[in-house]
Amino acid sequence: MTVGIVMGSASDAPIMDGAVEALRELGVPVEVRVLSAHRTPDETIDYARKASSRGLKVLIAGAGGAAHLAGVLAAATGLPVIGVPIALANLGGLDSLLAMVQMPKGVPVATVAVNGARNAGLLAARMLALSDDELAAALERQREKMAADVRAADAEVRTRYGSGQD
Ligand code: RP5
Repeated sequence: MTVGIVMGSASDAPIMDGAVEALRELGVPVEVRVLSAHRTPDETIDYARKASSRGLKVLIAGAGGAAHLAGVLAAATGLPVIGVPIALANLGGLDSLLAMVQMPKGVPVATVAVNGARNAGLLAARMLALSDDELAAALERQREKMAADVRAADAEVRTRYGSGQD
């Protein structure tokens, strides 16, 4: 397994599926766990401490509310940690974002957008691609397809609104 995808509760899974899908599309092996910084602190720290020696290269952590999971993992491993703030019902995700993004200096967490799990997966893939040419090529093909999709949408909209061609 190369990327550890961790969430604070099974209720985070529908959002964190975005990271799983992004990495699986690119053929990157993942393992998925529920570990809570508050409810299972010992297991969370233990997971972070062993992650590198178990062969993991990047950790992705999603949590909502008092979202300390990514920060606690980053405190206990030297691996890159990407945080996904998850929106809960009451405060719309701003609470999760601020809890995750405001790390003290020396303990970095790369926080993506609220509910931005797909981008967390893609960012992890970009990190791994620095030493994996095949993965870098797969990411480039994906970027080219995304650009082609936008060009096709532009052509369709220009036709629909009579905006002509260049
Ligand atoms: C956080 O509390 C979890 O990451 C989740 O986003 C939130 C709610 O958890 P549950 O009460 O649904 O288990 O720790």
